[in-house]
Amino acid sequence: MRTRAAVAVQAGKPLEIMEVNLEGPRAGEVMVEIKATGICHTDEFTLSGADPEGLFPAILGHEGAGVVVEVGAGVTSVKPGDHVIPLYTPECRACPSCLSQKTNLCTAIRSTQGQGVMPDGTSRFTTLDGDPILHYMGCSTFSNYTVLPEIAVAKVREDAPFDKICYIGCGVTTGIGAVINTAKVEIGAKAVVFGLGGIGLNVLQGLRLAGADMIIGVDLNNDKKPMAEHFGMTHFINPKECENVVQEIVNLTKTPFDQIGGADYSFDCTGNVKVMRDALECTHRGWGQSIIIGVAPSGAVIETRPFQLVTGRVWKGTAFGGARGRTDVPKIVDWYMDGKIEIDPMITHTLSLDEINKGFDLMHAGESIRSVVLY
Ligand code: NAD
Ligand code: AHE
Ligand code: ZN
Repeated sequence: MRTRAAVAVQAGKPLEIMEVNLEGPRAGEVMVEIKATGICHTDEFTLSGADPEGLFPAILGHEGAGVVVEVGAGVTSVKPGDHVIPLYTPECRACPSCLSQKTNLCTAIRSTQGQGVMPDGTSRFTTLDGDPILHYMGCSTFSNYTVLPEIAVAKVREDAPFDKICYIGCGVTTGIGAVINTAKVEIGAKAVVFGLGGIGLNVLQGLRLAGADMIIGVDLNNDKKPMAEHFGMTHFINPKECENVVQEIVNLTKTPFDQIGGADYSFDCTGNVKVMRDALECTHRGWGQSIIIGVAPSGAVIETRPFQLVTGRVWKGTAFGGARGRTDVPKIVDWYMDGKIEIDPMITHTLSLDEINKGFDLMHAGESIRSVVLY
């Protein structure tokens, strides 16, 4: 069949909207009509050329929601008409990683996913001239129709609006999951969130859900403050307006009893390795945990004095918030539908597919939280 897609033809170039060919699902695969897709900073990261795994031409997008239209041989867990959220972190429930119960990082199809192809090593997308176009993160939600492995879709309830729940496909789950699954934040904790964008705001609402007492937000952009307060931030620091952000956080978290100071938990939602260092070093001696969520460019490395770790601080990372997609994503959709979490205010812009490059411009200008493309 033919479908409309925004194709990343080359790193650093705007996406090109075009008709492409899409082959139907093979065994173990499903075809999904994408109804809405968010634009995540990671799409921008790959399009910019900073992603060591970035391949072109490809159809980017990994934060979608839609309806199953066709299933390949052997597919049993979903059927045409089911509402689904594509999963860039699949859940096969059979690989050593899934069976370990120690990680959400299913390894069943990770290598082919990184090569931009389906598990059988081929792409379902071609140009109208017949040249292959690669998949991205196993999702390619910047195409109106896409094909995914069965293990890479989460079936969700049918009354949930696509234009909001698409965000659960990455940002919402990543932010809230980092707090609940990765850090396991407890009631009364003091936490710091670096970067108050599409991920950071969800960390904030995760912290509020977990019952954190002090929630410090750090961002270079003062315009991020009102929305961050709405999602639970209690204190704000702009690093450009203070001498030393680490010292500022240490001072803020001191009490008459505890003059050491430091956050119980910190979260990097910027992808900047210097910020990651600050995020570690502002945590409390003896037990502070710093969670890296941000994705850093090719070649970037983190550094700190080993003494920071010797004295009990812990550096951790999280992908997709530690969530097991097919199990956890339907529950997060329920949380949204039950009013336990909020999504609507974070979707600051809705666009047509033709306007998708505007979504990247808004992100660069710091004007959007999430832009969502509606098909
Ligand atoms: P975003 O662009 O919406 O937000 C980034 C925020 O960080 C902005 O508000 C910006 O002003 C702020 N910022 C930038 N540099 C800063 C600095 N030096 N100090 C303080 N604040 C700074 O991006 P997003 O969608 O929230 O994504 C954030 C990061 O998370 C990206 O690197 C993205 O690739 C990554 N990410 C990771 C996962 C994962 O599973 N680990 C999932 C989604 C996104
Ligand atoms: N390809 C990059 C890394 C990109 C990355 O870390 N992706 C996150 C999800 S970001 C979603 O917005 C992730 O899930 N990582 C785990 C994985 O297996 O990719 C690189 O540096 O090579
Ligand atoms: Zn993402």
